[in-house]
Amino acid sequence: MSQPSRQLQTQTQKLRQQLQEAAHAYYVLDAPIMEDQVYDRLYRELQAIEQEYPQLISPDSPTQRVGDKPSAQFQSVRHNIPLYSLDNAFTIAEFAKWQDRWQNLLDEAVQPEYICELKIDGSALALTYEGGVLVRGVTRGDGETGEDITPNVKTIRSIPLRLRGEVIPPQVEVRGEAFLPLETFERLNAERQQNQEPPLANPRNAAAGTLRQLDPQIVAQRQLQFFAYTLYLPSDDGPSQKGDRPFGTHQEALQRLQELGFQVNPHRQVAHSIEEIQAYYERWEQQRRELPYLTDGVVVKLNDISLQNRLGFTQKAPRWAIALKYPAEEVPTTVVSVDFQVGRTGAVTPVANLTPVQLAGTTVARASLHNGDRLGELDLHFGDTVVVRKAGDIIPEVVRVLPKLRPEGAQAVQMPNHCPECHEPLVKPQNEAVTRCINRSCPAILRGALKHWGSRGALDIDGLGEKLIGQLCDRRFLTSVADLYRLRPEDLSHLERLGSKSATKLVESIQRSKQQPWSRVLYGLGIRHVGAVNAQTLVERFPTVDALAEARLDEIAEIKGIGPEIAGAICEWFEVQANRDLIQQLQEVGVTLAADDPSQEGTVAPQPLAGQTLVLTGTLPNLTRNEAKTLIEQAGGKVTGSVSSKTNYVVVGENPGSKQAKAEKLGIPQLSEAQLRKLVGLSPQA
Ligand code: 1X8
Repeated sequence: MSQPSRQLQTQTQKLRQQLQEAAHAYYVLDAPIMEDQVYDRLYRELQAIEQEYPQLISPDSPTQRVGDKPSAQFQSVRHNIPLYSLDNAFTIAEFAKWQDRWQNLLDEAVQPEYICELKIDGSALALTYEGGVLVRGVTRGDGETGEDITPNVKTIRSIPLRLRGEVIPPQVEVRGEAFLPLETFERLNAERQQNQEPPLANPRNAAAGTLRQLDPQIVAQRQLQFFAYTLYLPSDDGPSQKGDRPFGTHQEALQRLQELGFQVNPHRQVAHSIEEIQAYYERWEQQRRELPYLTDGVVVKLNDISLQNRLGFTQKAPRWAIALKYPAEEVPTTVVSVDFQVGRTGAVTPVANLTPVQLAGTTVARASLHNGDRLGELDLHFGDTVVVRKAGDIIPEVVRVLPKLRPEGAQAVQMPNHCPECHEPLVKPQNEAVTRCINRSCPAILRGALKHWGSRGALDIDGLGEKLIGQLCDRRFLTSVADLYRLRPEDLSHLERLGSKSATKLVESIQRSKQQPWSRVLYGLGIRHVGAVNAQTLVERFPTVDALAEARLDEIAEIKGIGPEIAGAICEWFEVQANRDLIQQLQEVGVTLAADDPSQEGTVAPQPLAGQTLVLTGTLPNLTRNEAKTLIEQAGGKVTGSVSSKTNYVVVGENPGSKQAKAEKLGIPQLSEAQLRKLVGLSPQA
């Protein structure tokens, strides 16, 4: 048996302490200090350590306790049949293992008939009816013992106080999930904000917290709902008694629940193979985003009740059911360190380096902290546990800090006063969130400027990557974008991992870029607010660099779509001597600084997407999101963030989000990148 390190022993102890504190706060004080997700993660971490090093298990470990103590304020009630949670699978492969497991437990081969249901992200309840009347509602608690919250349960309108129908079994237990619809959750939080109360973290916690409110009046206001999913009739040895219709399958039980007056989730489906289960799982991964409540997976059960009874339960879960969960879209992790990145505009962005975690299907090790203001709001400290989320579809961000888990003596993360690259003082205007380096010869700004210059929407220089730019700047081959045009293949030959053939090719593509039109050069200069679309507009009015450099602010500002802010940025740019010098040098090396054919200026390029609205989803094979947006805008189209009936096309890349599902639902035509390129008059290949 291997020995745990000292560090692991300390970590184990700390995990235990954190879990105990959280459980006490939750169960005894009724004032949770930790999100369920975080608790689960820490619990599993501890379990994993103890499994590997059994010598670390102590009798007081939270893993050694069957259940934690319920609050003294509600009466404890023992469940007649334990209200277990389900075992989880996170992939179809894990599901297949579970299938093998239950099949191996039986002595004969059984063709599975499954029933798939949505897993509702709420709070489980057990309801007892006697003579058809609701007499008791109990929370899950630890699975063996829950809390009697009958007065609260009675406020849930989708729970019948009296069962419907002619034939009512004398004693019935119904189980299901109480939940807070998303709309109600949002309304509640808006109200709380108005009353300056702290917001509820998520609908699941809100539902659980609501059910344990001491005042049923408050519970009633929260408008919880309930989906029933289990029906127990009194007899232990058979489902039928005293005239009640028997049921042999779970599907029939759900039907019976509906007849008795319960709301049963309509999106259930019988399946006979792993392929069918996978299809259901994948379909709902997208479609669940359009549901008015949260789901965190699907539940798959054996449909045959006698088979369920034969398989029974393990120590903590039924053997005949499994939760097939979706990857979390918000997960906790810890901040290891923070980098401060300086972009081409000089803006300093704090970026957290994280202990890597799985998030929505990818491993995340870095997350944006946006800017100094955001950093201050978060009150981030080194070593903090934070919750990260995918922002938009791509870049992860830190959404909140969990200060209760902060290591003792942790230092606050602060924006630096000096540029991490050139060590000059940084500036932060009072009314702006962004901290900037304003040193025009800061190497980080130069690298950013070069990267932007070579990007697809600008001079489009193939092979001019970030690494290469870094090496060339370090060796002083590049001190401005104009230096690119003075590079010779032999200058590149002693760089790492660049053969003479690639060196020649790169120099060729740099030289070729001189032919790019003036509008792209203007965009490539990286003047604030001058994106690809504005550059195009400006070039139509100012066909040469000299015309633009000499233009007065009001002449620029009066152009439709430009305005004083952009005009101001342009004038400021040309006032700087270093920038005028750069233009001079670009002229010398032969970069295009005037429109080809002045007579063509003012004739607007054909606009195949004029008046059309497009939505982007997923990762495109060649174009970045910005490039696709620019392409669409140059063709007269508009890009919006969400699909509606007004959307004309949805451009779909790899791993599309819910937008594709929505497009399908609304019957909106979908385009691939190649189809988009064709539509705007480009060759379909990049
Ligand atoms: C929990 C849940 C179940 C179902 C839906 N949502 C849940 N959260 C279902 O069976 N449709 S079953 C369950 C449990 O047994 N712990």
